[in-house]
Amino acid sequence: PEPINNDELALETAKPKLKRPPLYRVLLLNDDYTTMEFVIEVLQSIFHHSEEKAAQIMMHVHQRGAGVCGIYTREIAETKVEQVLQYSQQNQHPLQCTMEPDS
Ligand code: TYC
Repeated sequence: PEPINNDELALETAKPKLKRPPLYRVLLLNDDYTTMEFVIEVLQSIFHHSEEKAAQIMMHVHQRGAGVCGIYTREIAETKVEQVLQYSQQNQHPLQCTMEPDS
């Protein structure tokens, strides 16, 4: 049998790199103080939802305690979370936002 060195083995067994980055869900959390209007504004301005979709997501969060605003790669998700927290603080709302791996 032909001798085979480690480089040849690596080439034969290397998988083509199909780049599909891990995705993260950005979640909005309910609270008793943030106005529904402000949450809808956040969902429209930061997550680019229509007014109708924004109202639907807001009501889901209001009724269930949390809800998904969008699904993004890690750095985009981190930036969305920061933007929500900064904008909420600026406007004296306690609105909370977090991210989690998308399964
Ligand atoms: N519960 C808030 C109210 O009744 C509305 C609200 C919805 C707050 C969603 C936060 O993520 C939130 N004014």
